[in-house]
Amino acid sequence: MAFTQDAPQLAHPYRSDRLLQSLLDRVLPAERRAALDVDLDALGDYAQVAWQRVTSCTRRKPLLTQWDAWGHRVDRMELTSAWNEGATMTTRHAVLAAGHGDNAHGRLEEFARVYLYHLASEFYTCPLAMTDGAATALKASGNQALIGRALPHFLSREPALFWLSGQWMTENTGGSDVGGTETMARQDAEGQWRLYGRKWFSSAVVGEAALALARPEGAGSGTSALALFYVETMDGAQRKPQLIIDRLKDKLGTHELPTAEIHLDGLPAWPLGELAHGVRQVAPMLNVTRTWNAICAVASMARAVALARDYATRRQAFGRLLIEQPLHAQTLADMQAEFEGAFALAFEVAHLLGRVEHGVATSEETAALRLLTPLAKLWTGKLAVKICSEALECFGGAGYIEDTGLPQLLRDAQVYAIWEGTTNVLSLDSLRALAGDSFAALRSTLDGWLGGHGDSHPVALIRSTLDVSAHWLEQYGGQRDALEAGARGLAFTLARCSAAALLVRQAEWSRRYGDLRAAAALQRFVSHGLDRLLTPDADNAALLLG
Ligand code: MFK
Repeated sequence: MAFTQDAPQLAHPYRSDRLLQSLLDRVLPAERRAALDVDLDALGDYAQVAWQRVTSCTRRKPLLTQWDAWGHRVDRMELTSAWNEGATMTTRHAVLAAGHGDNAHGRLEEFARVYLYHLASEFYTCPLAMTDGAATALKASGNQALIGRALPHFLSREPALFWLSGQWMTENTGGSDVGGTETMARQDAEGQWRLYGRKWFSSAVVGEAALALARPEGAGSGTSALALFYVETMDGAQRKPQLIIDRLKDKLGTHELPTAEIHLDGLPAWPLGELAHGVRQVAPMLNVTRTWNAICAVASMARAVALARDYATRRQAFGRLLIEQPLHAQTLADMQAEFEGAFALAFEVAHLLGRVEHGVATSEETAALRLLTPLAKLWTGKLAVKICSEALECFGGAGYIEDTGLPQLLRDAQVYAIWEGTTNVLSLDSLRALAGDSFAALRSTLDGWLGGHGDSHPVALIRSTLDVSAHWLEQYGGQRDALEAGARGLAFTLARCSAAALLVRQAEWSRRYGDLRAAAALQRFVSHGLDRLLTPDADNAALLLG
């Protein structure tokens, strides 16, 4: 009988996840912790079923049928099974509702659900993130009429009442520089605002609502003249005729997610607040969706590492299991350590978000969150690609074969670095945060995490790297071009310092229960170094000539 290789098996994503279990054990009061098990167990079950689906069915893409047989414009969308199950899964397990309750732990409990649901949902989490962001931005606007109208749907626990919201910002003029937005808002004779223009990436076109940036007629140019509007897309079961789907995008990954080009031809709209400063008004949404991005990037890493580790216990080469091969074991351990750092940072941001929203965070934690959000997003986005790529390599040629379900992990991971602001845009956003008092706040927040564990090598390295970063900022803070050129290096350094400090805290907690694995992750993480600072090169021009 010819040899056949065992496929990797996916252990239960909740019950087998040491990091998630110990985070929740450490942070949550006992009754809340126990109450969470039912939903997390069910989402873990769903994830296992979904993995079976990935490896045993032909993958499907959404299908847009624009015209019926008789020439009527229908714009009918057929979605994958996971997408058709999305509203039921979301509402049954309170994925969004959990984050908007009356407890400061709610965001952590929400993001634990997101982490488990994300890959199984086939990126239905993308419009969920935007719906969560829209709920947050609406609350921040204080617009009671819109809050009363939309939030009961966005946060509903009934599938039939549930609405998805989009975030319509990107236009042909740009996804990063939204100041060039061309969509126009005009009032009709009855005083109703209506939107006219084209949105170039709409990931929730199947949703019932959206927040959209538009320029009120007669307003000036640039970002500050943009206004933020709430729109609804449906008239009963029919899509409103003023919302036209031009086509679906053909993308590198996230194939199950129907990303559309649309145009708006007088779609009724309601301003959230003043008819200007729309980007400032949408910022609460951006910070929430960036948190989703970080948690989902970590979820992809968790899957990649789990499958690669399992496979190493099933695959023999050169007379030994892969896991017994020193170099392979080293590679897996390196992936695990980086993943543990990313996990710690993403979930700390999620937890801090809840603490800040419920007014129980210190002012320093609040300022630190403003900086940690872009840091977590940009660092986990890049790391997900690296770890998924490494994981595919752990399978050799099999990692390159579609029906193993593995290549999709890498294709999909590439989106985390692009969505919700590229690595460079987020690095510049971290400079925006640092222009306030975020650096001092970060230092003191990290001191809090380090607690009394002051004399180990990792702690000394974190402190000395923060000193070097402060010096770098002093040196280049007054030279805008140099500061921007080095922003990515600074952001990666601060992200790694923050993750290392969180690993110190986790290692100390786990040690009390006799578990030394978090301490091992910390040692390996800091052995990769924390400092990613660069000396900005004033003479880039020579290299750009090719
Ligand atoms: C499964 C995971 C799911 C994840 C979600 C998936 C959804 C994917 C769909 C998308 O990707 S939608 C596209 C997302 N697009 C972006 O994220 C835009 C990227 N560009 C930026 O982030 C730019 O930095 C930005 C457009 C926000 C600002 O550029 P500008 O034109 O230079 O604006 P400016 O003047 O610096 O900022 C305007 C105001 O917003 C300022 O406040 P003031 O009016 O009070 O001065 C800024 O301080 C404020 N602001 C900007 N970013 C902020 C912020 N405030 C708080 N937090 C922030 N992050």
